[in-house]
Amino acid sequence: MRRRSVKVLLTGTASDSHTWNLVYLRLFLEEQGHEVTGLGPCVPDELLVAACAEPRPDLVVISSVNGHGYRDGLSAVRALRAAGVQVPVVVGGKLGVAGRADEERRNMLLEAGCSAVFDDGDVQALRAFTAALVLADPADDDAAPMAVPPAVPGSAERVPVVSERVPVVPARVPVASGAVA
Ligand code: B12
Repeated sequence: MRRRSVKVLLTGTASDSHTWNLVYLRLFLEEQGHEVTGLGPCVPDELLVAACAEPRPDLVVISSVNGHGYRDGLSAVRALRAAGVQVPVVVGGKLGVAGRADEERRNMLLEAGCSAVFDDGDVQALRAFTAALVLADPADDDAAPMAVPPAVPGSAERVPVVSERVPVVPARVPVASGAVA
């Protein structure tokens, strides 16, 4: 049977004490019908990894706004992938202190196994990402074949880079019309 929602594990980063970003994202995702488990702010990598054990989430959303997001996000994604967590992981928010997207650091996140990197203000891209995960549910017999493999460290094929407010295709989802491949 087709899944209608995504089980999202929502977390702040290890150094980030901001909370309203997390409140906002929870409401935003729940409004779309997704099931959100929130770990709160200042989450160490070990806690995040432990929280990905059963019940396994469908998606990990990492939010950071304190300016250390690239560094903390990289550490978190590396820890998750090193622990064998295979589910899509996205990072977003005010990731650096230098304004919008830092391509080099964004690419480091993607190389580390991050499925997508979102800028401050990219919540609609996150909406598209989670919606595509629902469409790609492998439990759904009618689901279209997967066009993009899961993002894993060192993988030659990577999920498309999310850029300026553009809807994206997450890992393991069919390329839908209008999506950026
Ligand atoms: C309130 C606030 C605080 C409060 C937080 C209270 C709380 N309970 O959260 C206090 C006073 C504690 C605080 C502390 C600090 N703060 Co402060 N804070 C703010 C402030 C004014 C508002 C943040 C807020 O609540 N916004 C409302 C929420 C709903 O929106 P948001 O956080 O912007 O999140 C949105 C987007 O970023 C995006 N988003 C976020 N995560 C994700 C994830 C994904 C996947 C996606 C798609 C989108 C996304 O979606 C959200 C909704 O649009 C901002 C400035 C500002 N105007 O934004 C600074 C700001 C975030 N703080 C900042 C800083 C530097 C700090 C401190 C480091 C200051 C210090 N030296 O101590 C500390 C943090 C310490 C730490 N360990 O983290 C900087 C961050 C710099 C940067 N990133 O470039 C900011 C931007 C101020 C500034 N202009 O310099 N802060």
